Amino acid sequence: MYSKKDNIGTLTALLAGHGIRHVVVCPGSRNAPLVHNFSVCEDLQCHPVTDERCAGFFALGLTLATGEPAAVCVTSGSALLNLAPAVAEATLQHQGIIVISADRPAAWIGQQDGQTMPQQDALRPFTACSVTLPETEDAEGRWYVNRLVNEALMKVRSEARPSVHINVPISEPLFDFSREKLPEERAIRYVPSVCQEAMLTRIVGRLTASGRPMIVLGQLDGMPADFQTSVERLSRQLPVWGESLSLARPIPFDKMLALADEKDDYRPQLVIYAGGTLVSKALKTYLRECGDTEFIELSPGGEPHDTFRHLTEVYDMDVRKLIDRLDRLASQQGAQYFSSDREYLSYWSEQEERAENIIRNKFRPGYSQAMAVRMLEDFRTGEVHYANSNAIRLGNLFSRHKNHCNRGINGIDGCISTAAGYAAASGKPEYCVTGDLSFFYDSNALWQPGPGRLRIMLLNNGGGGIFRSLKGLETSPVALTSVAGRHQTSAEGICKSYHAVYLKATDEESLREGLDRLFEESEDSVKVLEVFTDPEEDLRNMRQLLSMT
Ligand SMILES: Cc1ncc(C[n+]2csc(CCOP(=O)(O)OP(=O)(O)O)c2C)c(N)n1
Repeated sequence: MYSKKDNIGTLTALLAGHGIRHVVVCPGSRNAPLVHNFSVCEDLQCHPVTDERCAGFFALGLTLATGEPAAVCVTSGSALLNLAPAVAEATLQHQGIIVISADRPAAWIGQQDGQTMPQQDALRPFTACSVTLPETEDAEGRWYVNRLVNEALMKVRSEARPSVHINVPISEPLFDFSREKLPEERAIRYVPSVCQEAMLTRIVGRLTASGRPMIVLGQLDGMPADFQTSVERLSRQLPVWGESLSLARPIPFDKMLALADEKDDYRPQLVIYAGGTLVSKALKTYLRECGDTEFIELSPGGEPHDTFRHLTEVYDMDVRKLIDRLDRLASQQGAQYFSSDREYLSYWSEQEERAENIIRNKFRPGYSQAMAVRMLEDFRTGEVHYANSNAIRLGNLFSRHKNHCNRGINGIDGCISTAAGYAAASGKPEYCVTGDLSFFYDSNALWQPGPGRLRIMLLNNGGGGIFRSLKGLETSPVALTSVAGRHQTSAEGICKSYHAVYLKATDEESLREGLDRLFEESEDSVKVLEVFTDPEEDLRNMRQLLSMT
C-alpha cells in the first residue's frame, strides 16, 4: 500500500516511469511518506544512509557507476542544506543527482515551527531546475504536479547533466498508507540533440505512420527565405497550422474553428509543434481537448512547453530541419506520402476555404475596427507590426502575410518602440496597427530622434476593447472604467509635439482617404492615422463575423 498523498504518488510513479532505479533515503518524519513509497515501489531500489552529507555523495557514486541519475531523499530543514557539497560536485562533474526534499506546507514557513526554512531554491546555484510540488487534488493541480516532476526529470538528463531539486510540501496527517496502486502518469521524454539525423528519421517515421498527422507552428521569426514555400508545399500533404506570426498564409482559426461543426470527428492523432506562443484561444482550446492525441514538441535547447497538456516527447531540435526534410521527401515521394486519411486532410482544407471565403467575400463590416484592419490589409501585402491585444487578433483574421507582435509576454508596452527599432534598421516604411491604450502607453516611441518611417494605424475606441469581449466582466460596475481604462484622449496633440503627420478617420469615407494618405510614398518620418470607432460597433461586427456561416 502507498501513501495517500497525490503529489507523492505522482512523484513515485514518474521516477519509475523515467527509469530512475536508485534512491538514497535519509531518516526523518516529514519525508517518511516519501521513503515509504519509494521502498514499496518495486521499480525503485532504496539505500538507507543516515548522514545527509554522505547520502549526497553516495548518490553521486551510484550515478557514476550506473550512468543513470540517482535520487536522494531527505527530510525538511537543514537536512537539505547538508546535501550542498555533493550537489555542487555532481553538477560540476556533469553527473547530476535528483534531490528530493520533504517540506512543510507554505503556510508554516517562517512561523517558528520546527525544522522549517525556505527550501525552494535553497540549492539554486548548483541545480538547473528547482520545483515545489503543490498539494492539490483537482485536475489542473494534478497536471501541474505531473508537469513539474517531468520538467525536473527531463532536465537531469539534459546534455549538461545538472543536478535538480524536487521539493515536496506534505501536510499532516503524514502516515496514511491506504492507496492501493500508484497513479498512471504521463512521462515526457527528452530527446537530446546528439544525433539529428536519427531524430529526423524517427519523427518522419512517426508522421508517415500516423493516419492523421498535423504540424502546429507558434510564433517564429528569422526563418530562411524558402521556409514559407516549403510549408506551403507541405500543407498540401498534411495540415500545417499557424497564425500570421509564423506563416505567410495564416489560418484564421477563430473563424475556422467556429465553423467546423465536425471538428471532433477530425482530430489529429499526432501533433508536432514548434515555435513560441499562439494567439487564438479557440485553437488552444481545441488542441487541449484532443485528449487522445500525441503531442511532440521540437524545442531548440530542449525546454518543454506543455501548451496543450498532452506532451509526451521533447526533441532538442530546430523546426527548420524538419520542414526542410519533409518538404524534400514530399516532393520526391509524391502526393500521398504523409496523410493516409485523405478525408481528414480535405475536411480541414475545406474548413479553411470556407472561413477564408466568409472573411474575404461575404463579410461586409460596418464602420468599425474590423473594417479598418480589413481595409488596411487590402492595401498591404508585406509584414505589419501588430500591437496587443485586439489588434493582433484582427491581424490574424484579415492578413495574408507574415506579421510581427510582441507575444513573448503580450505586453501593451513597447509595441510601437519595437516597430520603431525595426523601421530604423530596415530604412523602409513600416506599418504598425495598435489599440489606443497600447499607443498612449508607448507614445514616447515617437519622441526618439530616429523612429524611422513608421506608418501607424491607431484604433481608438476609447479604452481596452478586449475587455468588452470577456464574458461576465460586464457585471462589474468598474468594467469600463478601472478595468478597460475608458478615456477620451486623442493622439492629435502628441503627433503635433513629435512632428508626426496626423490623419483622422471617423467614418468609412475618411478611413479610405486616411489610408490613401498613409500609404502615399513620402519621406515623412512618422504618419499616424487615428481611427475613431464606437466600441459597441466593434464588438457587434466581430460577433457578426464569428457567427456567419
Ligand atoms: C504592460 C501591460 N499592462 C497591462 C496589460 C493588460 N492589457 C492587456 S490588453 C489591454 C488593453 C489594451 O487596450 P488597447 O491598446 O486599446 O487595445 P485593444 O484591446 O482595444 O485592442 C491591457 C491593459 C498588458 N498586457 N501589458
